[in-house]
Amino acid sequence: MFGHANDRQLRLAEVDPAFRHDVLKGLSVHPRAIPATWLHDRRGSALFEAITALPEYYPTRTERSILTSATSEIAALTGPDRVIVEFGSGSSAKTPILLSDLRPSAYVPIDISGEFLRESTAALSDAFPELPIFPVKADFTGILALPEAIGGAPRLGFFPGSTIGNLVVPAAVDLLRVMAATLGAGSMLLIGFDRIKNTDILLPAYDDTRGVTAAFNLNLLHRINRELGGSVPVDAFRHAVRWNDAEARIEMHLEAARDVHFEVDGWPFSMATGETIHTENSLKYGPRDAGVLLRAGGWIPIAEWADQQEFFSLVLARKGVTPSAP
Ligand code: AVI
Repeated sequence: MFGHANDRQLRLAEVDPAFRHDVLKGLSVHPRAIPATWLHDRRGSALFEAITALPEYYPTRTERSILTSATSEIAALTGPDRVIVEFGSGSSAKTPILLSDLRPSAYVPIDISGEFLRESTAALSDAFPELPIFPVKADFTGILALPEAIGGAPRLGFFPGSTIGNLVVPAAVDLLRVMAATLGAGSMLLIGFDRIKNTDILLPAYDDTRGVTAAFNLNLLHRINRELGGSVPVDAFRHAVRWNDAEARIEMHLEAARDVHFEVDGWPFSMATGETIHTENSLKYGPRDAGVLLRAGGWIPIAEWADQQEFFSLVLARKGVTPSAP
């Protein structure tokens, strides 16, 4: 089974073993599902940036406008001289809005991509030459030791974009707890939540007319073919988006438009017409749901801002445990 040509063995040896594991396992189980994190290779990240500018994709512009109008209130509640720690900072696109009003003592962007960190650090140092920036290249889903240079100043975690929605509830609670442990005593968290809304708005946001989200989803199959020596017939799959009302989430799937047979890393797979690979969840939260989630994750909400249409909300919380029943 593994007796392939040498160059292929070499190429496979360079592949992230976690990617190989998740893909082979995800294609073998029913329903088939591959974790959304693998959508974000270089091309996937570029496509995601393009998604954030689409007319149908309201979350990015809505969160930005909430942030712009709420920064002085946020600054009053957090006080000056906190260290802003951004989880999954990416291009740090929303950070400058916060930095001007909050007057932090330092900024710590955390991202798994060294390239993103280099670019965003360079851009922010130009815009805020006085601000000490300490980039951390790491996976923030585990507890991290923050750079010693930031000292003991209280921290403000920043987790915009409703990225928390890409985790199912137990995983989201785990992540909130990890963030509380990473940030330490006296910390606060500013976090974005996408609200439950009409499917007339939700579905096009994940199935745009230009096909950018479709390309983002289908890119996973190209990645599998490239990195895992796959023979997936990409043109036999279509981007499929569903609203799962019971779970309050948008689901992205890759649906086989015809019966297909292919190999990945030498392992054979067959899918019948209409079968799907589930590639992403994007959970939406009702007005009170976000508070419940935060409390379960070791945070106490203290303020919330939403846009007029209540499409999106930003919540400020402080680290703490809600007292148990009297
Ligand atoms: C990264 N995340 C918050 C996006 C979302 O809306 O769930 C990912 C995305 N997937 C398709 N479009 C955007």
